[in-house]
Amino acid sequence: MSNYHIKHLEEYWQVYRKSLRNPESFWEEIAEEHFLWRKRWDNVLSWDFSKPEVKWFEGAELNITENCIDRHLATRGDKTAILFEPNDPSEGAQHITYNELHERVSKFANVLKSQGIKKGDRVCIYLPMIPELAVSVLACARIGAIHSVVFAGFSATALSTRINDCDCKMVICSDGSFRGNKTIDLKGIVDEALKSCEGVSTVLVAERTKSDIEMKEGRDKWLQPLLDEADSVCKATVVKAEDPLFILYTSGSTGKPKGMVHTTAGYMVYSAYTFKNVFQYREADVYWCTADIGWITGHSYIVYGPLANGATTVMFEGVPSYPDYGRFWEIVEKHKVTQFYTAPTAIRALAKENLEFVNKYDLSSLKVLGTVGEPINEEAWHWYNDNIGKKNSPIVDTWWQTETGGIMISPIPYSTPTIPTYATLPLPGIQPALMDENGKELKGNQVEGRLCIKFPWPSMARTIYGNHERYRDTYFSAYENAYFTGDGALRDAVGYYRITGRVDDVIIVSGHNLGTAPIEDAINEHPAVAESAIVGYPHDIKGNALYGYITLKETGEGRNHDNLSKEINQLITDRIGPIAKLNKIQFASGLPKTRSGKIMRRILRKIACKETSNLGDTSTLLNPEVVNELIEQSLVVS
Ligand code: 7RM
Repeated sequence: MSNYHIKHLEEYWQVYRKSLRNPESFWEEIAEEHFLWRKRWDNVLSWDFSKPEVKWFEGAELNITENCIDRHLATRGDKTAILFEPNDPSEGAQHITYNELHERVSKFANVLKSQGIKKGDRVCIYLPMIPELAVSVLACARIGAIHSVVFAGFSATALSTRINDCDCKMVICSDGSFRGNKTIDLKGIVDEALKSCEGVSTVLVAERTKSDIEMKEGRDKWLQPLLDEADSVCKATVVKAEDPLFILYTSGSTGKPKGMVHTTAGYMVYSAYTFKNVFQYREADVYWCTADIGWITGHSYIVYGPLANGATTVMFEGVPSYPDYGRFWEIVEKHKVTQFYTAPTAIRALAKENLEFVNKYDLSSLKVLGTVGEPINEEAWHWYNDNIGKKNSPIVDTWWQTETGGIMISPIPYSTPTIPTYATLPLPGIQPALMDENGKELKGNQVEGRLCIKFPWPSMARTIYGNHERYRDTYFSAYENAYFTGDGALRDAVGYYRITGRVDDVIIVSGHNLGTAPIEDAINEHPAVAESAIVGYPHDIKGNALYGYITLKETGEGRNHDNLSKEINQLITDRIGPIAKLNKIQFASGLPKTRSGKIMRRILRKIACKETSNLGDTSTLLNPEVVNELIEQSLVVS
């Protein structure tokens, strides 16, 4: 039996049970056999959720880049580590081998040092999906500097808030970025942001678009000349197991974004372990996660997890619709991608388009399909399974969070039988619990409640940067001795988990707890519907009633809305029951989405409740223009 690589269901159960019986020796064995340590730990785990304080592998010393790069050189030096696929396909892909990655990271790390960056300093990285992004992340880790990657679609205000919150000394950016047929003036956004960031003394600028930009004397420096001069050897800085590796911001429902702090050893062990098992990664595979490194998915499953396993990881600069909607599938065919990991929002967008965009390409290399970020609705799941996987590639519906650092609940492909919309079973080492409103654990199967985790796992965030109290209040105060995820979930008759959405999305209608995901599933079954989102609004009799925002496919446009409403409510009645029927339906031109593709129900709820004077923070929206349209349309909804 191998703890590190699970290959069938029985083995999963054995490993899972072992991880429950003795979590410490379970993780210790994995840490010992699969990683490179400069010094061994004294203590595998100490924890106290009331403080909260969690420490893994205390006393150990290491450098994560030696695990992600150096140790592979002897056996995989000429293997592609990063396969860069540019926005414009005619530019051609770049294969960066482990040897080359080693040299590029070393040089970049020497540049950081020469610019005064030391262990523990915070460095903000604001780059598009170009190789410099992965290289700069690893260069920080090489010298023990803490990276704070800010997704390069965020505005100047969002950027400056994040730079100031953790006192970054340096910003790494590019002149501009390419997205489809657009060129974005990234450096201009940085200049704007830095007007309110006193602490930043250096800006390193990578050349990408060759746009005409301003360079502020004394502050801004072109990266390439510095790299050209830098030494190609950089001894890795040894750090302690619990030294911070990075900060990554995640927006809360209120207040300023939370800088989640991840530490080194536990994060490394867990991201590598889960990558290996959830994607069943094997040596010759070509793995592709379409997320941006600006999100946790990119940190754990484009950079650290794959590289720690010596994998080939694809980095895609562009968008799914450029040059046309076949781009993803063209890339899968061209590079013979074996594992493909994306978000439900991307799947729904592609499912709206002509199937010709899919069927033109040979997708037979695919072995595992993944999804993350939101509950995947049943229709999208089937489209993905039928048309991309040809019913031959298991879909891993992976549930996790920025805070958890790695995948928590997910099928293990070829072991765990999958069911659409179910994230299925906890990974080894993960102890989920469902709680009722009074904080009591719901034992047994066929229960629905709030999802908590009862025992520490190696990659959990250790604090919110500069605000440990907020960390405790947000995650450890709702339930005693448990981490509260903020999500609702149900456990079915066989113990499989289905995530029903954020708890703040749960709507109580006439005393019935309704999760948004199953209702949206029923609506999306209607052939004319592209996407939907359900919120609650106050109702005299029911307490709350349901308000549905629905966008139509092109084929549905121009159809009679009264008839559609009746058909949709009939579908809901058939699938769930009349209790879940919508009281109001708004046929919307679009839904507000975060830049990571999640529907922002908070705004939809305010519109439905006619509380539009204060919509809260909309700075992280991808399509802010849709909000005013929705408000106007809502005035005629009855
Ligand atoms: C990885 C990531 C976290 C929130 C989480 C959930 C939702 C993520 C799934 C999901 C249903 C999934 N980190 N979520 N994955 N819901 N099924 N497979 O997305 O910090 O950006 O978001 O996303 O609500 O709490 S995140």
